[in-house]
Amino acid sequence: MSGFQKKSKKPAAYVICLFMVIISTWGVSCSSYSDTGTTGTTPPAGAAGTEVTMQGQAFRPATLTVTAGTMVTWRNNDGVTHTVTADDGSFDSGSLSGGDNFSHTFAVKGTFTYHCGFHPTMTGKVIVQ
Ligand SMILES: [Cu+2]
Repeated sequence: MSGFQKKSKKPAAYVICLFMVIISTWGVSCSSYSDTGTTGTTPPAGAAGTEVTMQGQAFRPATLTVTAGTMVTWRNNDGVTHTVTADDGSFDSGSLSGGDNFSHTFAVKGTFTYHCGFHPTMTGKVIVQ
């Protein structure tokens, strides 16, 4: 008889324990949900694009600072052919005649130096923050 009573008490204690575990798990999952909500990889609305011109056999501006995710457009305003070639080979426009343009999106932070394949004195740098 008394064995029956002991057995019936055990499941009740388990239910209470389980209920507390569920509540505490809910609390954890709720806080982790709000954490993931704030971390996003979407670029800010202001980072629409930035332009570098090639004029007088020089990149203007020679050093450009942008935020990660920004698309940079190079425009050849010279009468001669230029290229936009990354020193590390991560991007290359190929030949750009006067009036042509080339775009590259910088997704990763870092400093990216580049040059013109035809004019070694033409060098530029994009700093991605
Ligand atoms: Cu050039």
